[in-house]
Amino acid sequence: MADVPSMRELLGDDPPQNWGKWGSDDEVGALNYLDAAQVLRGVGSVRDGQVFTLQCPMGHPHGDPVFPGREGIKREMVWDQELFESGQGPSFPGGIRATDDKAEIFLQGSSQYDALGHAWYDDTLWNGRSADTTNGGGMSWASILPIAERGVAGRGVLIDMARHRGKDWLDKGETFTHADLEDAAAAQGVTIEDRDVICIRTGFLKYFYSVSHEEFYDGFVEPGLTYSRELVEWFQRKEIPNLVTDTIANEVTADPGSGVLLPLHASLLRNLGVSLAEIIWLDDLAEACAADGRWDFLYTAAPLKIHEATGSPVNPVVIR
Ligand code: UVW
Repeated sequence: MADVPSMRELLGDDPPQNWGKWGSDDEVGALNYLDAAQVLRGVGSVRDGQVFTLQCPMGHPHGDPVFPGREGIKREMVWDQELFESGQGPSFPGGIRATDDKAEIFLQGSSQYDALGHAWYDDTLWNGRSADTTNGGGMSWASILPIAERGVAGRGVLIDMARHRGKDWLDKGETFTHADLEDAAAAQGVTIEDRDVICIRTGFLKYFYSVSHEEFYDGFVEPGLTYSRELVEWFQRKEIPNLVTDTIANEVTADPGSGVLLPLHASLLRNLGVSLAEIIWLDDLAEACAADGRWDFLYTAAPLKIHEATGSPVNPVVIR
């Protein structure tokens, strides 16, 4: 730890930043790029009417992929037939019966969107607001609610890094850059256009469901994009609204050069306002794209409207 620089030391005193670009009260950041023209551009990439839902199931028998320290959903039945048979269930006029259940969940313990205020450094969140806004039992600034109210719709493009590298899944800690994304896109025959929702498949969720938890979490380090100033400038220049991946944290867990944890959360989410969608199941979509060689589609997503929450489960829908 002693040798690891601070986030400010890694990113510099003058990092690429979009604060103020959409006004000082803005809480949805780069999603502002997804105006009506972008939605229609996404609609324009629909050809066959195929629909894909991208959420990983919550409460999967194998367990749920979560960042260390979090837990998957804990769900329990409140009403079931046994309860009614025992006479302890509610009695409704006419005798109708129903199931009911409740759950304890980490809102970031499954396929999810991060609120823009979810991660920060130097005591300051997206758009320059104080990290004190996270105190008092909820996020009074840049919670998931404004993103949920807005929704996400635009042209999505899938970059299959695992397929590009000839692997079922990338290795632990394996990295790639924006230049690698462009190379993979060229090999797939697609262009990453300005304002695209970038979806990246690493195969790492498939790896999660294929091996034991001991193996998956041993020396936990996910594969993913690595921080560089050039990469952040590329996201800013291309006006990328949303990064979507099949990993738990959307970037290589620790920056290989410095050891700093999650510097893209700092530079993309906090500084540029790029929305992050994590733990997103891209394998079925990738199969369909590989089968007919079309890697773009209409991407849509709506996190849940949870007041003052740091993130929300989501089931993105893709139409191609
Ligand atoms: C952390 O907050 C550690 O990760 P994520 O953004 O993946 O939820």
